[in-house]
Amino acid sequence: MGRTLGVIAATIAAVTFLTGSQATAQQATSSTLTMQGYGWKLTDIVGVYAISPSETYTITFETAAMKARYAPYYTEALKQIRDAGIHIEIGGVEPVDINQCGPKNHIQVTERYRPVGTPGWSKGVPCPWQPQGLGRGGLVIYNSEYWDGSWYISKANLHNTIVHEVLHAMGLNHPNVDLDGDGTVEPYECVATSYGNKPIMCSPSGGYHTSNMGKLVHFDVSGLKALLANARAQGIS
Ligand SMILES: [Ca+2]
Ligand SMILES: [Zn+2]
Repeated sequence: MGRTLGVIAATIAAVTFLTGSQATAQQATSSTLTMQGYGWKLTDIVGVYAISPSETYTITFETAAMKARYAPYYTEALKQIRDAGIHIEIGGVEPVDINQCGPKNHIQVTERYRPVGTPGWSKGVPCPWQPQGLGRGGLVIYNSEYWDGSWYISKANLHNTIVHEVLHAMGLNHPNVDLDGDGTVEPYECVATSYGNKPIMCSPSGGYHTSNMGKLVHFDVSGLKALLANARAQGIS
């Protein structure tokens, strides 16, 4: 879930900590870089389209209670992310300022009531406009409504959403496309596997609804590999 990154970008771009420029990101974009493919899309719209093949990304939490709540949902996804070639680990507790990028390569997790104003929606964003589009972590704000009984969310959608937002912070965007050719990219309009499984990054929700809930679908893994490829294409090893 989560609002489109374009809207989030507009929100984030208003804060002063952003020193990277859109111009820089555009200059870095060349024919050697790929921003989207079959069932995946990168967050080039906010200037993040690569991820370090060597540095470690750390998921941190604003409180110990949040770590206890969310970390278990990452287990299977983290195995897949590591298998794709990205170094990522679960970290500890640290202060989170939702208007600032956190420490380098931290994906900071916190929780608010309706963080984008829309009932049921959560938010995940990379720290935007990075040199060479190289992700340096980001922010995840889960909607506290999932836990207080005010918003029903199925077990599968909850699990998938928790992982989906982290992948946003790593540089994956919604891969929705106008499959039916009606001129509008619609909610849930995403490619699917032969079993009908859409990317976990599909908006407003995707992923498996079986015991594989919370796992990336192969489309999402391809997106992560594209982030790595875009780093290497720019000489980042
Ligand atoms: Ca359509
Ligand atoms: Zn989303």
